[in-house]
Amino acid sequence: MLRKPVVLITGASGEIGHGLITRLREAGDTPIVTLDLNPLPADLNRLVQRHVNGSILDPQLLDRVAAEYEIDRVFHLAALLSTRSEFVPVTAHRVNVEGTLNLLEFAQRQGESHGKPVLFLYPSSIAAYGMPSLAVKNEAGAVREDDYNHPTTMYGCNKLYCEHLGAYYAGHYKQLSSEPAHGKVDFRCIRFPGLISADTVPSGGTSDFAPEMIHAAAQGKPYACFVRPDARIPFMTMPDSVEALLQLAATPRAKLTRYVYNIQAFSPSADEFRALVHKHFGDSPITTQVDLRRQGIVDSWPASVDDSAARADWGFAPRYDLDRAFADYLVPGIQQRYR
Ligand code: AKB
Repeated sequence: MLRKPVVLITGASGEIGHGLITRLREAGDTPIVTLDLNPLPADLNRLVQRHVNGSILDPQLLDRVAAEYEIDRVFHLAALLSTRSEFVPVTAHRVNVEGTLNLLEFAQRQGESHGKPVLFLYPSSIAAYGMPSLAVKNEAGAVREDDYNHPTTMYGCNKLYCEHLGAYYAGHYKQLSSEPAHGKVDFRCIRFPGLISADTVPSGGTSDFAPEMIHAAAQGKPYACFVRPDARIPFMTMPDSVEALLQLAATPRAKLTRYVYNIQAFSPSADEFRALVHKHFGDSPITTQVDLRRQGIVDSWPASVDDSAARADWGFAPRYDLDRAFADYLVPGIQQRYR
């Protein structure tokens, strides 16, 4: 066998990567190759065939991976999140856009070399939306994928553009060449809401206020919330986000009516989160110290999203609603983590 068939995960040391590696390992026997600037923690490292320490901006490194492995699935998780991207917008563009272009080209060449479409799973974000005002946000209710696509952050612009890039590679790549070149990349994208994990604490995002609040209270530490009590955006638990990626990946292409799908599980206000945190983790002080600029970003994101397309096309159905997320996942999981 010239090259070993594997699944590739970029940004594998990040929050989603943690859950995805474990689930992929449980779900099947295809070896996993991971790529990240950071090393994998030991417990995850032993679950993968190989961890490549390096950058998605290094074409030579991607060529070496392509030479050694035959890849039929790519989970492209590597990205700089919204808050961090606002401090380094050009680097964010390079990582989030040029990095993604490198991986789409990588998948295209893999598809051309082994002749099968490469499944390309891409996590986009509610940051691809831009609600024109808080009034419109409060009136709009659950927004559909094609509404309000006017992001106001570098990260949001990156994600929306890469959604279009993926659709281009899947359906129109090199459309003027004599031989059709498209169809080698089977691009599938989920617009994730804020994600909450019991095992990891996020870094560099603007939806981080909720997981930060929960993890601080679990340790009995005070937390100053950087958004108003009425701030509202959609969220889901990490296990449900990983399940959604695997479910979309396993769905026959013919069943999919679009490239990009909204999903969510619940969208409580920051104050409703605070009440649940106090109910489950005791009343360590949670104060409000609004960061007006980060609040502005949260106000530009929808209060909730319409995920009827994901439910219809690939059976998306989160296991954890808000109460179950706390009672059955976060409380037991986080108490385990800080025991
Ligand atoms: C962020 O806050 O940047 C991310 C996201 C919502 O995409 N968690």
